[in-house]
Amino acid sequence: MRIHRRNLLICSAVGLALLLAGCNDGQSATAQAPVATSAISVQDNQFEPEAAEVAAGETVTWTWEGDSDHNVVGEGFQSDVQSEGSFSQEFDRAGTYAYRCTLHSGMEGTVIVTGGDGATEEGR
Ligand SMILES: [Cu+2]
Repeated sequence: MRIHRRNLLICSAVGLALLLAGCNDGQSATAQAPVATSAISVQDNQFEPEAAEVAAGETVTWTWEGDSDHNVVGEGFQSDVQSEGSFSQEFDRAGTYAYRCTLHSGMEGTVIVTGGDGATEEGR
């Protein structure tokens, strides 16, 4: 009897969790959806959009629009510390590239490169 009752409790808990997860799913979809653009604005202490999506082979350009010094540092690419001007980086391979400004903690962004033609590197 005790076991039976415990199982019932677990089933209720799982059902509740699924219900909550389902609700969260619908709301978080709009929060940080990637924007299809190769132009990223470097503002004072944030990148806009925070997540940019481009096709493989495209060049992403960051343009400094704030007043403070910032940089763009990712794996395999790095800009100077600058307060104006721009920085460009070509992304040939599909993948998700996280980058950040090393001067300001929490100033982070992501470039999502989707597989276009020639995105696979099998032939090399
Ligand atoms: Cu910064």
